[in-house]
Amino acid sequence: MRLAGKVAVVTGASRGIGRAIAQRLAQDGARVVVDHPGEDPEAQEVVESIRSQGGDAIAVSADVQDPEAVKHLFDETVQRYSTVDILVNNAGICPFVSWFDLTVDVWDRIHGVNLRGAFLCSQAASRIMRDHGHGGRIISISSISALVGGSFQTAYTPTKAGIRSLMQSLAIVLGPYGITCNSILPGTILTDINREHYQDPQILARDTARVPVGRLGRPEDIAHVAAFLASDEAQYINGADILVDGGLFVNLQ
Ligand code: NAD
Ligand code: RM4
Repeated sequence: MRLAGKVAVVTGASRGIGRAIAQRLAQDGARVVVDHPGEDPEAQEVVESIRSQGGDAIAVSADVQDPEAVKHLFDETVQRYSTVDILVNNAGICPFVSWFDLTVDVWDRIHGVNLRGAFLCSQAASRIMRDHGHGGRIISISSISALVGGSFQTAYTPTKAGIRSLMQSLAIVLGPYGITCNSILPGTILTDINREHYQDPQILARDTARVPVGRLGRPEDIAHVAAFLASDEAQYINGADILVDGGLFVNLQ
């Protein structure tokens, strides 16, 4: 229960990595706000799963690209739980598109959710943390894609590099307020974001074979690290990246 009494907002928490993080932070005692875009019955399922284990959670619908929606997300959080101690910028999209087919609309949509969303949520959360004077944690789900290219991810990889860079700058700005800002860089985790891509057994076998530990990642692999970064034990980690990829990056050649 190392997060007992803490309030955490996890964006895009109805599925995949965000869901695992929300559940893990709740297991460690945090009260969790499960953000999701639009109508999403899966968000309520996450809330119910947390409550059934004795935890406390609510779901709030907010598209992270929309400043008004982000205001609503944090207003609801403060109204229900009085403050926010932990923000996890997890919401993200990655349509796999070839470079010559990439449109301005798709580029803007990916940048809107992934990077503008992280900006809006980080600013809103840090204002509350600063005003309440209790410090905090901002943890952003960047990617191994911040470090390497991807031929069908030409709009996506710059957003992941941008999120990592945003955390580095915010580490400087917010450190004096006791707010640490760090990135987690997952390797390849099998979730809805890449399920279609991995329907091809040859691509799945090729990418699995590249990972020295012999498997793709699971959402829980990322959730464990997020819970650690949210804890008091990580108070001196600021402006850092943690690569969680089974050794994939060091094996790329
Ligand atoms: P996912 O598709 O299962 O989850 C993405 C979540 O983001 C969903 O819950 C979705 O509803 C939410 N979302 C999408 N648009 C949103 C919006 N406008 N506002 C709020 N929420 C929104 O995929 P995932 O793999 O769990 O991805 C989570 C994060 O992890 C993403 O930022 C992704 O870039 C990152 N990541 C994933 C992998 C991987 O291999 N799966 C690797 C590195 C990084
Ligand atoms: C990640 C990384 C993964 C891919 C996801 C969609 O950042 O590139 O390999 O599965 O994006």
